[in-house]
Amino acid sequence: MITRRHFAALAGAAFITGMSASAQAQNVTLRSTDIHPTDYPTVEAVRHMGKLLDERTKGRIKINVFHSAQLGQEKDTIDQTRFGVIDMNRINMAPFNNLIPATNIPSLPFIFRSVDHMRKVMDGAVGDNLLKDFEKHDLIGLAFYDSGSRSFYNSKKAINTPADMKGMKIRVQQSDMFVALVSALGANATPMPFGEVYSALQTGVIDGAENNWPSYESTRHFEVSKFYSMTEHSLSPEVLVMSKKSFDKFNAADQALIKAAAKESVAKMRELWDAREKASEAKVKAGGAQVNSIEKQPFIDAMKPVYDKFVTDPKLKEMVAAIQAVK
Ligand code: GTR
Repeated sequence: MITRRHFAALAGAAFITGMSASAQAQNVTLRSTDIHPTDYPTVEAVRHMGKLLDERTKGRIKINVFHSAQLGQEKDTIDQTRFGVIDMNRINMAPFNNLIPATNIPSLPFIFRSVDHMRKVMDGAVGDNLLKDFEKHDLIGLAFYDSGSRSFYNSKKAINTPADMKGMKIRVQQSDMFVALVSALGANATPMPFGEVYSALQTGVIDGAENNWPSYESTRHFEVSKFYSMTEHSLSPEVLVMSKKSFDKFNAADQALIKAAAKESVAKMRELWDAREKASEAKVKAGGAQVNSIEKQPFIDAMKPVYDKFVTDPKLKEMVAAIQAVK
């Protein structure tokens, strides 16, 4: 949904893009979108990238991060980025799942053994190939950011086994893979934009959702959904993409600077992320969240139908094998 506030921000953005298109040497401010609040690690990391670019181009290229979903909810911003109305987008992999089949793979339940494993995979050949896949969709894949591990939370009771989830209404991201994941656990999946989850929890439209510590905390979902059960079922990474239309306006040297600054922002993101995860966990616990750990094996066993449905062609099978082979 495009509100009046979004429209005003977009109209301003299009004007700046028009100016930058005509004069390469002039100063350019790239507009980047993020649904998270101003102090969130993803927002800070893109700002850090902007600072590097600003320094390295002596102020010719800057980035302005429109945080807190000022430019819209994630799924709605994809097309705007493809068309060049938004220059850059920090977004989770899940909203791309239906558009780019390979993005399902790193979002798959229990595909990574640990955060270290995920970082190695996304930093290596699997990650590089996946970044290239965005180009067919008018986007330049710049970098992957961490998103920790996602766990289920709800307002009813602690989840210990898949049977505890039977019949629960669980919000998922707008991705068929996440719908299948939740359905395989016997719950009812309700795809919904992130910004609508708090009131849906509050009014009982849904019983729960799933996310990492920082999102559970920053959205204050813990106030209306206090049982957080550590299933850690998905490490679906974040991705930073740029509109190909915007990217193509730069010469090769500037394009290389943009790509390098994005890659360098990953280390900054990880540093901020690790600190924020701990701080958020402490904050939600102090705020009344009831946290329980679970035995993962029954959840892992329940995921076979998800793999059968989404790891279909040879390319995707190879990708899964390549991820598993990374030590
Ligand atoms: C967060 C992620 C967002 C978005 C959100 C959601 O962890 O950073 O990009 O995917 O979850 O659940 O919609």
